[in-house]
Amino acid sequence: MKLHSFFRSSAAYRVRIALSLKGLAYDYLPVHLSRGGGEQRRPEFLKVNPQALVPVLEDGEHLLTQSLAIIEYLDETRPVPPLLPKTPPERARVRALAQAIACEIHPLNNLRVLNYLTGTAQLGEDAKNAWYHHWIAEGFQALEARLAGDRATGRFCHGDAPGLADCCLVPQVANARRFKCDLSPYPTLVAIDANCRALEAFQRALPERQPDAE
Ligand SMILES: N[C@@H](CCC(=O)N[C@@H](CS)C(=O)NCC(=O)O)C(=O)O
Repeated sequence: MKLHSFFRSSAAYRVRIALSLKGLAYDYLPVHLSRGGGEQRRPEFLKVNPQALVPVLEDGEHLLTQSLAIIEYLDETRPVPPLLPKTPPERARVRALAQAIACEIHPLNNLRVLNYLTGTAQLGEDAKNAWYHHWIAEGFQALEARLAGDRATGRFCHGDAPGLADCCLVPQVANARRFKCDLSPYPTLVAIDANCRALEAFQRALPERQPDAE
């Protein structure tokens, strides 16, 4: 397999964690998201993904985009260890947690959105950071409430084995730390993140451990 990735991309980080949890080897193909206007916008990459986004996973003849779809594909084709629980209600719970991050928080704080704010919309750095903090706070408050009061939550987002929701949580928490968000109102998220990062599988996927890390 080949993974088109950028060390700091949280969506690519999700897939790196999933690959690592499953012990799958892959070639790392770096795509620098800001150098020279962003390598993701070059014609050769647009042939790989017309959306100009990482991650992209190549598995033989299959070209896969969208981190959640990629992780579910990996889970279906290499089911051990599973990243989704067995029963439909549990699977729906884990997917909802993952999507609360990947579909609600992350798209608002993605690089191209932040660049639009400081470029076209002509906002300053302070306004951009306020935007970032606002959407993290709104999203994390809801996640904290959902996870803290639920018996299905364990050492990880769902029970005591890491899964799809944890693949999304850890990169989003890392991003929030990079933007200096106050995480003290979210003790459950912080504890799950720490439990994940204690595992070697999560450590192998860390941004600073990638070949393109700066
Ligand atoms: N929904 C997509 C999001 C992918 C995405 O937003 N990737 C970011 C990096 S985290 C990217 O490539 N950004 C390029 C840009 O903003 O120009 C997924 O889950 O794969």
